[in-house]
Amino acid sequence: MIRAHDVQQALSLITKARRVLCICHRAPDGDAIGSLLSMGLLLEQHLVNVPVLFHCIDAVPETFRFLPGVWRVRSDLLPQPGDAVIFLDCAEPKLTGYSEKHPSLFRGDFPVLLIDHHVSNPGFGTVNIIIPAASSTCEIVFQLAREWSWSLDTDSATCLLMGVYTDTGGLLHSNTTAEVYRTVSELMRSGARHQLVVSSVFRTVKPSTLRLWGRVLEKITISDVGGAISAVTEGDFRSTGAEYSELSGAIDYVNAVPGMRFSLVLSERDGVVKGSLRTLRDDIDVNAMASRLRGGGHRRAAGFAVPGRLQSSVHWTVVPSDDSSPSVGCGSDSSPLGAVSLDGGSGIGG
Ligand SMILES: [Mn+2]
Repeated sequence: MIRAHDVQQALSLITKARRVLCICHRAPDGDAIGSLLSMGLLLEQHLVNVPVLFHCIDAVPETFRFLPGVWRVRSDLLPQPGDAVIFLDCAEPKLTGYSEKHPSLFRGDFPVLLIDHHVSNPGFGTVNIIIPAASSTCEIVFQLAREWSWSLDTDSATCLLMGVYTDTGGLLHSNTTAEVYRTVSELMRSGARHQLVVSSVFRTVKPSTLRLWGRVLEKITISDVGGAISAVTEGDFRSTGAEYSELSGAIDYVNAVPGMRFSLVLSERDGVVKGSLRTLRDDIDVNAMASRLRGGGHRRAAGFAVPGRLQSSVHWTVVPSDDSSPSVGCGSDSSPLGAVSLDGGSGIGG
């Protein structure tokens, strides 16, 4: 729920502006792009004669390039007197990527409307609408539009659906509340292109990504301490033609092995070993595990990076048969992570 006072203040802040600059965070995800575009498009439809500019310091990822209005997103920015600024999904000034080049945006020179759902947001705007209970910034933009009695068209509804969908992992994460379903229902009623969003985000994977995930899946081992563990080397990235970023998402499959205490995907990149940790259990704190390697994150999802490389180890053992006649058997520990212990506190690689 947005406070009535904020609803009014936010509206008067933007209606007084000569131009409105909408800005989302760097390395934009679906919620950043979705909230940026939907807010900008809604402003244009409902505030006639006020130019609206769309800004993100980084390029819009391929996945989101089908969204309406995406061609208008620019990285360069030139604030002018009379401008109002709307920050979307930006948990702190640094994450916009503009804090060094344009400090004036963050020190009160311009009226700023801040819309976000990150609990850590310090509220660096003039009007701060921060709702940690919201699944996504797009859900808040949707609520704000409703409070202002602004109707949604197919384009803005599609952009909003993108943010709600990606931030809830396709309505699967624990932030998928009844309110989320209600929002999605309204968005679809407004004409949101549901199948386009689903197919582009959840049903489109590059061949190189699939090959890389194949490496991850075939190398899953189950550790003595109940961890599903896999690893990819520099060689795996090279031979699959995948970029480092294409690894994200693979951990969800590793984490799906039943009965595990945690899952771990290690990857080797430019002399650094990165680790992603996940757990489905309440009694496991992967943040604590990651912090032993100077990483961190959340209880259920965390990561770390250690300078070094990955080494696989295979043990061959001669196992005498029952009648003691000499024969060669093999006990293979094909785990590439023989030296990894994340249970007893010894850390990775000892
Ligand atoms: Mn978000």
